[in-house]
Amino acid sequence: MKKSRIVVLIIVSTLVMTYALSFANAWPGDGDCREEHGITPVDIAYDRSANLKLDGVPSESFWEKEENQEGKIEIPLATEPNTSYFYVVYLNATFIRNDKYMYILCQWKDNTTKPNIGNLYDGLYFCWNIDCPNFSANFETGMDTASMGGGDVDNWDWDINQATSPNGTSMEMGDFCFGEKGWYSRNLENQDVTIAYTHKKDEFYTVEIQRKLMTNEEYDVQFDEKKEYFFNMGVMNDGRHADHAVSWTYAMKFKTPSINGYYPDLLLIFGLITIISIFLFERNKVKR
Ligand SMILES: [Ca+2]
Ligand SMILES: [Ca+2]
Ligand SMILES: [Ca+2]
Repeated sequence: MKKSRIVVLIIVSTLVMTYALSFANAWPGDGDCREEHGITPVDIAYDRSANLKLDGVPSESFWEKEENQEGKIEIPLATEPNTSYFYVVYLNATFIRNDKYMYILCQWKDNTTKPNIGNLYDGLYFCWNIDCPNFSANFETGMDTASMGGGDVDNWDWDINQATSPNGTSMEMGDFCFGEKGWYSRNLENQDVTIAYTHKKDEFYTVEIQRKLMTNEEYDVQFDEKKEYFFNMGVMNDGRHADHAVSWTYAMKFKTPSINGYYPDLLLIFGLITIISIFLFERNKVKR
């Protein structure tokens, strides 16, 4: 083999191994994965005309609109390394909002969709930071925030076992919350998250999720500010405990909505510049 080819082979192998190892470190037990991966920024597209038909079928044109693709991301998730059930799954997510709702489209591969053996099942969850100082995907002591400096986390959780409706019909996605000491009672909050799913047998799942931007409940994250919202998520495959794949942490950026393609901040700046220009022009005219 030529020397140059050997060099290329070594470089490619090193890159592949580094990539694989970075997933292996994604699981709690290896320390806080924020140190390993950092926090990945993700945009949410604003489309005031987006109107979801919540049926698990992404046939709405807004999902594919070119200007909404900024809200599209591939999220890698991995289970605990060195286990018999180790696997990595890539979930394609698209985040879009209008003035009232956040919509999320998720698609991921699963070659054992909706198994009906025993209590095995598939599903997914989101964890949204409400007010943890050190929000992380590393749950050292279980589902509580003791290792994150306290604070609360809004949890949206759904599995096929809860799917009492047939494919293509919307249903509740569990709307929960946990804090420093663990889970709060679900009865304390309204159920504000809805979901619908479809699947192609033993190939993949597609889900559409809808939640109001603001619920005005202390057990929910409120999307009412221009800031970054931290979240991480998980995918369950044929079970629910350690054998689910987790993501690292993402920072969703909520920007000022654009008006007809222009941002209000920019409009304000242009408006001010125009007014000042006219004022100066008129003043110079008077002086002459
Ligand atoms: Ca739909
Ligand atoms: Ca499965
Ligand atoms: Ca909640």
